[in-house]
Amino acid sequence: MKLITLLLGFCYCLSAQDANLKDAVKFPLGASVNPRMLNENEAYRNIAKEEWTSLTAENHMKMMLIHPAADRFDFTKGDEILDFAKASGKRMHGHTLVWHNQVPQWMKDFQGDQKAWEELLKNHIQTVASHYKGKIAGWDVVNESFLDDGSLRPSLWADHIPDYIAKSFQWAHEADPAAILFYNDYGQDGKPKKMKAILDLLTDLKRRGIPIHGLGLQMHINVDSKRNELQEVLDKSAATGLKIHLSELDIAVNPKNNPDFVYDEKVASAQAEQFIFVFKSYQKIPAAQQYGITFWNISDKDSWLRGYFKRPKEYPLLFDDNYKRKPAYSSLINSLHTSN
Ligand code: 9MR
Repeated sequence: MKLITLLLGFCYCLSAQDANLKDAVKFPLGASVNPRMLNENEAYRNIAKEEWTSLTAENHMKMMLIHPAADRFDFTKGDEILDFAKASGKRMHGHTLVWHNQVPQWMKDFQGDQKAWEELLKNHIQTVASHYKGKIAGWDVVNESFLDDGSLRPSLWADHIPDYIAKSFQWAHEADPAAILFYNDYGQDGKPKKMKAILDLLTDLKRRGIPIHGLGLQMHINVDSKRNELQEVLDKSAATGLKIHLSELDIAVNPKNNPDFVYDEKVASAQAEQFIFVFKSYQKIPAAQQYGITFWNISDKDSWLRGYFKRPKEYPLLFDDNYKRKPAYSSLINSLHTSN
């Protein structure tokens, strides 16, 4: 009997080497992508095509790139990603209509009264959402509105448009009534005031009948992120009844940017355990609320963490610098099978 179990286990492990993570989960699984990489890099493109069932544009649907001048929208690159997604049968998630960051210079220079600011933002949201109407499953309507202390983040939008979050959701809904509309933010674990501010916002929007359907938890976490804190965030998020998207998952292994950092087996396996924890916890959310898990970038080599923080020794994803599956990939599949 023991021998049979061992043999079955062995065969299973062999087949797990070829198995796809997307087939081991019942929810959409995705990554954020960059159109230049999709064009230029075959290994990147293959992963984008084969491994995921959902895609998000890393940058090309943000204000700065999609609305470069007051009277000009540029959908070229966003459309390229959408076409790639559609051609390979994937869901497309929209990111992001309203953000304090990656705002074009002309918006920063804009002068006007409240009404003029509202017209600007409404026109932005509705032109973009209408362009992608029926082609995009959901939108991160508003991104990162709160500071860690739970206060509203000062921004062009907060400074000029009272109640800009609710208005943005309404405008997005008018333009694409079928789109699933998300509020998206990062770093709620261990930041109870930020988490509370987000939950209060959701309660308030729902109470007022504002169309909001989902909460995006970015999940830029690290290998030492405390599981009880992550679990609390997931529990409280699920309790809202909204769809939950782990929208930008990566697990940093060298968060302090140690120049002598070595990505050894021990760290890699701790990281794999953290991935397993995140996936298993997500599976416990009611199926109807599982909008999906999206990784932020494709391979370690393309991770924003390397460029943005000038942190060359960072390895936060499931694919290595050579676009090969890391051991965490099959550990994750095995753990998900054993939990079924
Ligand atoms: O990955 C994006 C990176 O290429 C940009 O330089 C950066 C600009 O701030 O934005 C990154 O994506 C962010 C996402 O849009 C919102 N959440 C945080 C992500 C990482 O910064």
